Amino acid sequence: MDPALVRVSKFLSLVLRHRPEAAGVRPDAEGWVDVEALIEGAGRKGVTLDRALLGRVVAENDKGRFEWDEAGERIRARQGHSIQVELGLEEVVPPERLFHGTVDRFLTPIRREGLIKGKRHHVHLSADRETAVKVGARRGAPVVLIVEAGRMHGDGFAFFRTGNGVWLVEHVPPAYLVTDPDDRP
Ligand code: HQG
Repeated sequence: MDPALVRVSKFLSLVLRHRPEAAGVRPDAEGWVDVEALIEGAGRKGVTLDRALLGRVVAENDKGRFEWDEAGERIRARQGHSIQVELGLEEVVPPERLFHGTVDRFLTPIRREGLIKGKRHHVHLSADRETAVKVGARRGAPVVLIVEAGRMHGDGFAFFRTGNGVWLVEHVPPAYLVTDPDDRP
């Protein structure tokens, strides 16, 4: 992606997920922000945005992080919020296995307490191993954990999937995690 678009994408992640005040806006209960208010508020903070630029960021973002509402008047982040939002996601039946990418230094606490959501609203999982490798690699040599999602679902855990294919769950207790030395990429 064009470096100018990456900059805007980072700013949008900050505003739409974590600190709306950085653009002087207030997301509604579902995380939507009015586009005109965003453009105006960002401008007041010295960040120049327009609809065309926002359109490109939404369309070209490498992970489909953002979305428009149906009328094209509001924008929101699809997941990853630390501010309180209700994304209105529907519960879905997960595949037998999902993947989580992390790094060695987190394995001891993860084995003890499972995968925890930290500041985010959910633990993030992927349907494919390659994505988990990339997610883990943000922090160092990636380690991929297999989550026995089918078994969790059978035991009553709720799974959600965002519009761009990220799997979300509240917590993964250690009993559902499989670490296999062969899983290291
Ligand atoms: C680890 C990015 C210690 C967990 C990515 C991870 C993804 C524990 C870190 C999305 C733990 C949290 C999410 C425990 C989990 N003890 N560490 N019990 N349980 N952890 O960034 O999954 O660019 O909040 O393994 O690409 O890394 O934001 O979650 O290493 O899709 O769109 O604690 O964020 O997407 O880190 O990444 P994060 P994540 P965006």
